[in-house]
Amino acid sequence: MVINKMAEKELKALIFDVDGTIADTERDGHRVAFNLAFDELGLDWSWSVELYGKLLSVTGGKERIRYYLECFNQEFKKPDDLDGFIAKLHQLKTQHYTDLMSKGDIPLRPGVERLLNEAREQGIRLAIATTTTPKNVEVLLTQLLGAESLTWFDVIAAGDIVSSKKPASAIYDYAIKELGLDASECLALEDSHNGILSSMAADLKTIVTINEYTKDHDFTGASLVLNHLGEPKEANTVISGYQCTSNYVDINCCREIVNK
Ligand code: XBP
Ligand code: MG
Repeated sequence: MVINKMAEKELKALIFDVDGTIADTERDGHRVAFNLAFDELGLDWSWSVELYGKLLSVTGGKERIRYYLECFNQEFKKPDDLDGFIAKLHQLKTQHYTDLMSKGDIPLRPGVERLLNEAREQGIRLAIATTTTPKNVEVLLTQLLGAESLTWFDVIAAGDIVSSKKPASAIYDYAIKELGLDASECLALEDSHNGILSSMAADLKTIVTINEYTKDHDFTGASLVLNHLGEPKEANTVISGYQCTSNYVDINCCREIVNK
């Protein structure tokens, strides 16, 4: 008798989003940095917590500023060199953001450090696929996990390294290609609708950990949606999707998801 057993897929890499997934950086990090940059250039713009939630529908800081001008501040008299103006504003914002992050006031989300360590112990490779500026990732990882943590990631795919930001698949496609793996051997960790559109378009199974800004997003197609990754002593809450054996996300859970 021939037993037709499906071949096990081997989990070889975890690909992490950064903003909202590794740390809750949007409201008290990026938003505040944008406002400081506006002040510095003498602009009377102010992005409230609520408005910023709407602006988050567009990923990328420069793209977000442009979206704000198009949809929320049409009265603003645009300079002739709008691209240059936005680039300068965004450079200032990045400086403020990295200064803020250097203070270390925004912590890692539950379970992130543990899962990174477990992956490294078990020979699972690590990568990052994010829309944010590379310098922001460098400062965040250095501040929260130590400078050495930058070497834990075989690929840090960030910002303008690809021409189309999330929800396009480009940043995940790039990370997978640089890892030299097949999408079926990788698992993505995300926090937002645009994030899963991007990861799923790259054929990645995806775990979502929601946050205040993303809790009402549409996560159709995600393998698992949770409040956070959880810890052995801080169980997570499953919102939808696959129920792992453990009540926190560990490497076994990641393996189960890649194989389901
Ligand atoms: C993150 C972003 C980024 C940050 C700002 O999205 O959209 O634009 O908000 O970073 P994701 P920059 O988590 O889906 O990658 O200002 O450096 O672009
Ligand atoms: Mg995100």
